[in-house]
Amino acid sequence: MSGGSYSGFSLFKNALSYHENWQRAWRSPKPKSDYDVIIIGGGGHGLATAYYLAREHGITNVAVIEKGYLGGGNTGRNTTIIRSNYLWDEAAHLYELALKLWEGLSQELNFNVMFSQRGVLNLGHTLQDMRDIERRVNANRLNGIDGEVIGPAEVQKLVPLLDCSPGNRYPVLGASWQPRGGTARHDAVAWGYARAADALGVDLIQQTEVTGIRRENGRVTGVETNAGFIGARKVGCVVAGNSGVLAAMAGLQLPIESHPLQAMVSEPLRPCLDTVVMSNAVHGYISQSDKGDLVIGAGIDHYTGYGQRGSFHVVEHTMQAICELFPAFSRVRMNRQWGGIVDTCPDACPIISKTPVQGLYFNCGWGTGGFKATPGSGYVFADTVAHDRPHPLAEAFSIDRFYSGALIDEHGAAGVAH
Ligand code: FAD
Ligand code: PYC
Repeated sequence: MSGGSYSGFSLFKNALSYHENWQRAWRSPKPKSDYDVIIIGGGGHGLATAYYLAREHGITNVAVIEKGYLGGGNTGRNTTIIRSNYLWDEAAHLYELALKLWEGLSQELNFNVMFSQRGVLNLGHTLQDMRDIERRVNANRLNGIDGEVIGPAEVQKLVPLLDCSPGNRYPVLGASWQPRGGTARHDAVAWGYARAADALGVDLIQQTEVTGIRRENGRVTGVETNAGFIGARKVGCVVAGNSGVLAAMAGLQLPIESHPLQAMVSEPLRPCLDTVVMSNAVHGYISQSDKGDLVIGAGIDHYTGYGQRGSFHVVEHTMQAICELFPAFSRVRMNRQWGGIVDTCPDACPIISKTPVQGLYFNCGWGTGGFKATPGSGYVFADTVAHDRPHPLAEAFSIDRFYSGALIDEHGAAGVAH
């Protein structure tokens, strides 16, 4: 990957030199002794936060500290489904902000994130599914979000390989259809934000693990890392499945459980599926990547844990679901399977919040559905950190809701059961 522009000749020369002379897309700086803001976690959300801090708020004395490599967490492990068809106003507005940002992201970052608005279908298999779908689509339309309820004939037209026979165990009675939804290239999102943040002066520090959060008189003063202490006036934690661990370092407890979530891809096929199909009832979802692989996933593993792998019975269940929906795929060979650790909240909504420790902020709890939110999450979190008060769209997602009881139940829209 390169930040500069290359002629055909230099591309050829660099290929022969094993890319030795390629310009790096971002620096690899030594950490300074202190920063205005440290963001812990170099996934899409952390990198987007750092980028918007610099671009929207002029705060450039910022470091992103990542224990592995940029985008190596859930950002690089997810199935990249993007949509904004959430039920409640608070969530719908947040995910719709993200979708609007996705629509201009490649131009904004000058980096092709391969955002593809191929549309997302959520299938309904029972009368109750269809009632829930109608309720959600009506709510979406009242919020100015595109969506339609379509019947089985229209579903079949959009997805010829889907088995819509009326006699099926779970017959397809219809679907919600969000045409502006789709997919993006996950690594490109991390790389695009990383390159743009670096260009604005943000230090991206990889292979450095935060091991402690130092506080004095109720205020954060910096982070302990395996490379020593780094001071900071403000610290934002954006570590997905490790949020509970980081919170404990600051003496806090979050209402979060960490679970494995799996996905898998097949051998590449010729183009045969040009939308995203999700079904909560049979418990599977599928799309086809631009390389031709079928990208497939299902629900979380129900035990908690930090191992980035899943259990076999979930793989088996998922494949049963996909073969039931698409009998034609029953002979496709699978290539790879992997897991990520997702941080789930009791109401299937994120936490974007200040904390009782001054200068310490958390952005987490996106569970199985945070990739789609990446640009919006970074945008509102940067604003929250910069001004030390919640961005208007983040206000409802504060930790306070677990004390006040103002939960936002998005289990029905979460796409993947958890
Ligand atoms: P991450 O990308 O996980 O970044 C957090 C980073 O923090 C990691 O890189 C980690 O190494 C780092 N870190 C942790 N602890 C420390 C520490 N102590 N010090 C320094 N760094 C640390 N969402 C969708 O919207 N659509 C989907 O289709 C979808 N599919 C999914 C499929 C799977 C299999 C999985 C696992 C998730 C899926 N998700 C999906 C959810 C989505 O991936 C996440 O919500 C989102 O990527 C979270 O982004 P993030 O930047 O917060 O986390
Ligand atoms: O949130 O749409 C979603 C999703 C699909 C697969 C995993 N999460």
